[in-house]
Amino acid sequence: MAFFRGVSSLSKLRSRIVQQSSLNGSVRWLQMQSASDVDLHLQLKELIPEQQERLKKLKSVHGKVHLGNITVDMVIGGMRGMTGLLWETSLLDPDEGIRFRGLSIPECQKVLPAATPGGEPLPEGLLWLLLTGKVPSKEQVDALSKDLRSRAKIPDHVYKAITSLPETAHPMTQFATGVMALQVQSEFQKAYEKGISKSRFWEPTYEDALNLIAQVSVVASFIYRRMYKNGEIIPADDGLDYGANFSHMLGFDSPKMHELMRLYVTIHTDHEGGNVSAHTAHLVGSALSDPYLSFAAALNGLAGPLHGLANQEVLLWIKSVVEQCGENITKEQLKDYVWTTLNSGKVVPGFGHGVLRKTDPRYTCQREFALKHLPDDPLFQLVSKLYEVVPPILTELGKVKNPWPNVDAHSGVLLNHFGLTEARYYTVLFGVSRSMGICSQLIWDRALGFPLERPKSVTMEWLENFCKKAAS
Ligand code: NMX
Ligand code: MLT
Repeated sequence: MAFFRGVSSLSKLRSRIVQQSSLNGSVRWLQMQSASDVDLHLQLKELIPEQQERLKKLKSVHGKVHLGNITVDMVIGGMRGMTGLLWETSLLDPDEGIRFRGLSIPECQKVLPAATPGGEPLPEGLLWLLLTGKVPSKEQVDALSKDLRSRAKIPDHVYKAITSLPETAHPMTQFATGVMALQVQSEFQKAYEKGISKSRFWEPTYEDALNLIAQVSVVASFIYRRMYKNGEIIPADDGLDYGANFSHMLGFDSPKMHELMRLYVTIHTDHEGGNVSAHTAHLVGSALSDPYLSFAAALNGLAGPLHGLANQEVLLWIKSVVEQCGENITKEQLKDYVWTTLNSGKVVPGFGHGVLRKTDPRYTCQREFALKHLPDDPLFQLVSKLYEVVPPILTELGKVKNPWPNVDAHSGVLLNHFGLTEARYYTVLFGVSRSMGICSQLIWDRALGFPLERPKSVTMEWLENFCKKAAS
């Protein structure tokens, strides 16, 4: 199985291959790591040469194989359906949804270590999986949690850069500013200035990546407390894992909110490479811009309403429904509200997708969380009604390729239930999580020596002439 192909012989010796029954009854083979291999850096050092060989072979043996035809529609239509990127950490199937290194979300929930038995996966476990392709042990996850905590110190100038902005500045603007301010400590930039060899690029990238992942949750919490809690900052709790600590620093300490944050951070990490934030980081990183520069660029893409900002838009839209029609809105009233939104030239936020063609499994697992922990929440019930009302209307429009809900249709009502009610802040949470996917791939980008990304562009005149010639 591709999931554990290419693992070094040393790692093989230390790992266990276990038989795991998957949800659909078939059998999967998972590589579980032995408890002793807690050094993530060392694991990567062992994995990288084999993956470099694998890529070299792919290029020399299959380099000229065609992957499909590019049509004029694709060039005009945002490159939809065009395969053009290599992205190792996850793969998106239009019907099935995301797989992180081969594992679906329900599978991750089953096999990744949790804080409590049967609880939600620890995001550090997913980070380990994204980086190595292997399911970590609890000991490895604990070691990674500890490593991240030791990297989470924020220089004062970062807070100064953020507070130089008005408190009313959008939280995503403050977040991107904070990440740019963190950049001054980039290990990659320092190493590059000293003339590090290309074969070692991945090492300072690894340091930057882990530092950045550790630091973004602290910076994000600072922004939240600054904007909504009179600047009363809550220090990190060194006894907590990444998700729980993030929730704690934001000011939410109920065990259920800790679980929600673990789930939230886990499922938003990665969504293959073509989405706006991941692709942006990959593109910027291809110029050998360090992970801070690349990730800040990604955040600016995530801040757009068709991408990550949709989670803000969904809760604001749901609240506007309640404001206008009350919590006990009927399906008929809801239909009218959806049509009013569409007729005023707006999109229904939280529905549709550039690749997915079925309900997003990230929506489904959040729905399951709600059914377990907040079945009677009125906004959750409204979200459930929307699931029935919106898809037939979008289908009726005739042009929407996917009428089903995406990840953003659900996250807001869960956060809102546990007291995190400030919708404008929601995209920052998405950004904290996305740092894990983006940074994992950036390490592999440098390890595999990916070149500068530079696709060819053409003009309308060029396309017209090309098509005329093709027709004659
Ligand atoms: N409401 C109204 N119209 C829609 C919707 C929607 N939810 N989804 C697609 N359409 C329209 C779209 O605007 C386009 O119209 P036109 O031809 O007039 O420009 C038409 O349907 C065809 O679009 P698609 O090919 O189905 O979708 P595309 O791949 O272009 O865009 C999204 C994908 C996600 C941008 C789009 O579905 C959308 O705007 N959804 C609402 C915003 C949203 O939830 N974004 C979050 C996505 C997930 N994330 O976190 O990034
Ligand atoms: C994402 O998580 O990045 C979104 O679902 C958008 C996408 O995949 O295009």
